[in-house]
Amino acid sequence: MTLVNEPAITPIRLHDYRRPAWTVDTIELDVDLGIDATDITSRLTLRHGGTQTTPLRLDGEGLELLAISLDGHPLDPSHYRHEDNVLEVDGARDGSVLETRVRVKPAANTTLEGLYLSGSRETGFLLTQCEAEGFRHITFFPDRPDVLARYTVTLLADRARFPVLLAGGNPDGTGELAEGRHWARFVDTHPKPSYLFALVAGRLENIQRDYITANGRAVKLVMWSEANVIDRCHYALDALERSMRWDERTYGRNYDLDVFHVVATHDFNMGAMENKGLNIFNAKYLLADPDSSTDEEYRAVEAVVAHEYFHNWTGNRVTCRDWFQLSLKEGLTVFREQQFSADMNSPSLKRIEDVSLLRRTQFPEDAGPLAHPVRPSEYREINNFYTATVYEKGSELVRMLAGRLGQEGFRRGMDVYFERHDGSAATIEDFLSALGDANGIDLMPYLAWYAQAGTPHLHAQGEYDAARRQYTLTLSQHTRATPGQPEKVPVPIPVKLSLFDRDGRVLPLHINGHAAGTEAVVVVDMASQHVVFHDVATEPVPSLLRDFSAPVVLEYDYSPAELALLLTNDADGFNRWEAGQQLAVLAFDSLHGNAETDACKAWCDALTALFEHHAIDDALLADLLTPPGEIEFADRQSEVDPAKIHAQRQELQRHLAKRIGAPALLARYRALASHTSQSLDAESQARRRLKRRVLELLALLDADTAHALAAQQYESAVGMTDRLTALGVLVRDRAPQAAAALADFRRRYADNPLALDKWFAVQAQVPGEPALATVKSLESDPAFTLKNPNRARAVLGAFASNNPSGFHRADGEGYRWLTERLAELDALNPQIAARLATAFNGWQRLEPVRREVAHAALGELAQRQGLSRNLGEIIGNVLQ
Ligand code: 0A1
Ligand code: ZN
Repeated sequence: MTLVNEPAITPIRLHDYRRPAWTVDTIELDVDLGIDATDITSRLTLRHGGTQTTPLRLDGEGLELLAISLDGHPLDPSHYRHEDNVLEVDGARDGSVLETRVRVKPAANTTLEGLYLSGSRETGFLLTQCEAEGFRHITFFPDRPDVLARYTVTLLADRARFPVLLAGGNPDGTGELAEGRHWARFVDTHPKPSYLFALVAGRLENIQRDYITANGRAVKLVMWSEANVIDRCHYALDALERSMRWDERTYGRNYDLDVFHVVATHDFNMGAMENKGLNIFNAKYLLADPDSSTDEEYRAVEAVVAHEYFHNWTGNRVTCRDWFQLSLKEGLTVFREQQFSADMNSPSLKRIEDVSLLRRTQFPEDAGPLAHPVRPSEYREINNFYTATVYEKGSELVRMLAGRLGQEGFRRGMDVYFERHDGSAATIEDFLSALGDANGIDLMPYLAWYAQAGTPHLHAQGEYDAARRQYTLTLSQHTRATPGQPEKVPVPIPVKLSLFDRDGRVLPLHINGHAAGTEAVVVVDMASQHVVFHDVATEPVPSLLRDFSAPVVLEYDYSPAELALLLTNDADGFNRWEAGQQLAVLAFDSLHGNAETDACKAWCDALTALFEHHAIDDALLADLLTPPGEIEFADRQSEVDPAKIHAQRQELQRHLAKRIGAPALLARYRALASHTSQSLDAESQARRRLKRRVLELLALLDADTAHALAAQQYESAVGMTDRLTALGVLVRDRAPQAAAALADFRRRYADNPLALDKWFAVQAQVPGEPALATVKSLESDPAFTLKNPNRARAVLGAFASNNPSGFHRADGEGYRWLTERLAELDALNPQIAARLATAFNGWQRLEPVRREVAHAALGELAQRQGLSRNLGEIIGNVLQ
């Protein structure tokens, strides 16, 4: 059924993969740059693979063909056909050189894919974005990741307008031309797929540093940005150096060109891009300074810089055979970044952050109409598959494999993977074979994880036989049907576990007659199986799935007292937090009016004890004091009423605040606020995190005091973390001091788009029905625009995806507002429109009134003429 008013688009299927008939050995590009028109001359040396006589077919979209010749002879129009985004050429042989000249229009390109303009016509700069299929918007080419070519790129431009000319690879000369023009050439010695091509041209400043790799290569690290923000690139440059050292130490991987350029732009569809030798970053993930960046943002900069750098080996040197294998590079690179960030910061806090993200973004995706396997089997628009499933769940799969092999075994496996596949395009099977072969283990059973959508539910039940001192755990798994996959098979689920006695002491484990220390990993690979523990002195409390050893939903019928015991005694920070989250869920479910239930009391008592105890890290305490978010609570319900969930979660937190008590909260706030250091060290960050949580809890009890403190904190804040926290408390509560703080913030950051995004987002997230009016008023702010993805996300995304009680109005006005904006945005930037449309995921599980109005709004959008393939696919799938 075609629900979207679009011609049906045939999906691309993994099973249909064929090796390319034609590949390209070398490509020479001459790019004559202009804001309105850029001319690109390309010379391809062609290689004909195999014996088939398939005609030469190249991808090309939105290109004006100016000239074409084969082996030095201009081609007669009867020898080529240019239609439907394909150029078909007759007469090419193995070794032929095809030359084309095309024209593109950068300033008119609002999609931010291919070659486009960032900033204004007068002062902005030109740049490219080619992943996944942007190169075909620049020149004719077999635009698929399994065609690896050597690139020589010459940029030509007016020197005054484009003083800086950059492309991937090593510099290979510069020179002057007539009429104030100049040129610069770059040669990339490593064969690469077209999606890793990049160029940048304009007025940019840089900071740089010399770096010597572990294997002795001298490299220039250069960060580029527009002049007014270049001072904010230092933290990223430090993070880059840390990442490079870490990859040398941890994986023995060295950088492999003489220069490494990184460029910041405010106009970018995603976080950043790992183009070979020329990474391009959304400024949000590169610029950082204490006045405009929060602690979380500093950590995000470090993580994204590392992620893009790590791609140089996992993605660039070894790339993907086709886009179905996207997680081969993304899941693996996310995993490597998570390891790095854990090493640089606190491992348990990082794990908490990553698991929260997975539950907030990937679990709902896996549970709804957009569910797809980590390696999808078909797609219509590849840009819609840069998802939490491919990235975050993909990383969890690598984590399971790494856990299975152990640290040394995983390193051995990665060495074999690089050895076998360096300079080529690989598959998930190649990855599993390399890891397995290096360790003499068959890892192919893990392919089921890659092929099957949906989050497995792991049901656990324990039985204690006091007479035989035996404890039997029965573990069974079940994965619900997902669209197109009614039947599921069992997958190997590693369950890391410990047992505790009723006094909170960890017990020694004896499994199958063997002593197993105090922690063991049991792999559940059948629908159901038993594990028997011997010599167990008392009925134990199991601590299951420690460190979140598999991306599953654990179902174990813990009593509140058992969870409180784990929350208090588990030595592992992550599992302690996890027990607290589960206890908060029990407390949430049991709330009825003001009556304190057992679960609520257990949660509040255990947390109050930890709060008073002082022996726990401030950041971990802040996380323990935070119940699961509204989206996680919604994910567990079948008839979702977001307003009710919001109110109930507030109520739950009020119980906690009451139990701790206003005087204790106030005293702790004052103690934390007496430290004014703006340092980024772990302790100072932890204090700010706890201070925020304490202030938020206090606001639930004694709003006047909390608001006065917040206003004061806003006034005296020297860094963005404290300033934004204070603003958030005032705005969320609609406190009398909110208007003045908002006006001050607006004025203060008028020229700082990243800070201004926070001003938009904090207002778009004000809970409850009035949010829509706020959002509408934000639209009339002169700084609002749909053309800038960060700004669109700060308003549309913050409202629709991060403000459930605001967006899901029972009258459907939130839905209608969003669908109007999406239609408008789709005409400018289909990738962003499609991404923001995923806010509708889960509408089928809304309570009936909201479900009906959401359905109507979506149906109306689906019927519109001319929706992009991107938005059309998401809306079509969501409506299924
Ligand atoms: N490979 C990048 C993500 C990325 C994907 C697509 C883009 O443009 C549509 C841009 C960036 C990463 O994982 O960082
Ligand atoms: Zn990536």
